[in-house]
Amino acid sequence: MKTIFYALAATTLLAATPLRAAAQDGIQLQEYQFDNPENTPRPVFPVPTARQLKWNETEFYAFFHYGMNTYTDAEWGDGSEANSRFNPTAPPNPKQWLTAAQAAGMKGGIAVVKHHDGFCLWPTKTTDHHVGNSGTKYGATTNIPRDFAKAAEELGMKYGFYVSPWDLNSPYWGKKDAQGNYTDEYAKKVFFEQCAELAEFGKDQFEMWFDGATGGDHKGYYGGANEYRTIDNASTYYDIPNLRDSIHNVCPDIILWGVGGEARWIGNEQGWAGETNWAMGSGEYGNESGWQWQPGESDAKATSKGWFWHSGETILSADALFKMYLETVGRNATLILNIPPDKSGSLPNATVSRMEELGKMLQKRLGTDLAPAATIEVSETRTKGRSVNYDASNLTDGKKDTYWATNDGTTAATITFRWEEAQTVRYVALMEYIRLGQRIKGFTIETSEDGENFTRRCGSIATTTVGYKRILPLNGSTASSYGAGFKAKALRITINDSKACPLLHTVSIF
Ligand code: FUL
Repeated sequence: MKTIFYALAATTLLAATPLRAAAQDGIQLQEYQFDNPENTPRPVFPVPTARQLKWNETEFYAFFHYGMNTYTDAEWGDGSEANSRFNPTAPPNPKQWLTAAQAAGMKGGIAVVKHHDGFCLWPTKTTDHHVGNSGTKYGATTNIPRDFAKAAEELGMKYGFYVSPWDLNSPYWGKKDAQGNYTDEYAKKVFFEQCAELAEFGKDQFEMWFDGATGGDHKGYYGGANEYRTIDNASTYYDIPNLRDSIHNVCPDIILWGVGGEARWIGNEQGWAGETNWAMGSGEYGNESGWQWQPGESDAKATSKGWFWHSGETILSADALFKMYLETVGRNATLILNIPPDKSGSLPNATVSRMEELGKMLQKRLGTDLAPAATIEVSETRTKGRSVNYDASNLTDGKKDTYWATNDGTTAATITFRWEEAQTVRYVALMEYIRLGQRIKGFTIETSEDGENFTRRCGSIATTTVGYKRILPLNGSTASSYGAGFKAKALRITINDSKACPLLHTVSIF
């Protein structure tokens, strides 16, 4: 049954007999538009699904590229690699991976459990090409999804798996029948079954990563065929709509990423999103008029070379990683940061200590919120409902379900924070109440040392969209944002353009 939101007045609807008949046939009307005791603002469509909202809250999580390529020194295998080449020098240790990610301030992680070469890091029934058949000391008993899910649960972190739809090992991938039509053997016998097996490792997974790569110019083993293969339409070939529903029946919170995705690729692998970034549309900037909620995820490497670990791999500086954080999480995208385990099946010490350093840096720079201690003045507050208010105090109550709003028709407003003693301020974080759509299109931030004369901050940064979260360096530089800061007895946010009345649930000042 579909819920359809009407822009019609109740009286029009009551007079329109055919529409009433339609309503009886199953069209549901959004009740609060006719009887709105809480004075809830109308949504600005599109809006996120409940699972997209939950997913967004994961914000910053790790990517662990580990598998056959770790041992063959490749980024993409070709599927011909013998199982015995998977030969860890110690038992792979997903708990160590996730512990390091947690120290960096990440809330979860995604483990690659099958890359394009098709080698599975769990003993699957779908192919012989898996860890259980490696015959190596620590390889044969490896089961990454099992150990990863268990470690995540022990650490209270979110978890998910990257399972490549492209499979250079499988004889079925891209196979055609005598008439030249693609067969459905791969989708049914292999890929669907692999996803079903992975779903069994935990029903509370938050994301399943389906990479879109099909590399037509990359020769594959394909069961001994040793040839180039390609597919024409990934969504049809993998039967994605069916697969998506089937997975959601088992794991209701999983966001499918990539083919058939419910979140979008941010458009680069360098760890940045556009300063203007809508949760609709595609690429770095999204599209204000996009009709589907497609929030951005930025996948980026924390090391110097590949997604997989290679000898000579070095880890980026904490400053570089912090900049990446500001340019992704701070620009309405999530950041999935890759830290590859080495041949021992653990993260190198240099990675572990860098993650601890990053966690401390995030804590120092964005850990002490000065906003709750301020008094807040706003130019307007939405008329309260029966039991819900839209007061400015909602901005600093630490709750994501309470928010400040203006009345319908007011799309410009000011919010001023004042402290008795001057504070040193460097960053402002804004969070829209996106449950009712992304709205804000333009704002400014100013500080005042004396509480009366204000100076505009953020340099030449485009202060346009907010979305799930926007973090602004007040000195205007993501590269060297932690300077002396600004002395401020007051800080003023002016919203000057919004698709409809602006709704903010949190403002933090650091
Ligand atoms: C790409 C893949 O082809 C790379 O190997 C890597 O897994 C990256 C995250 O996604 O599309």
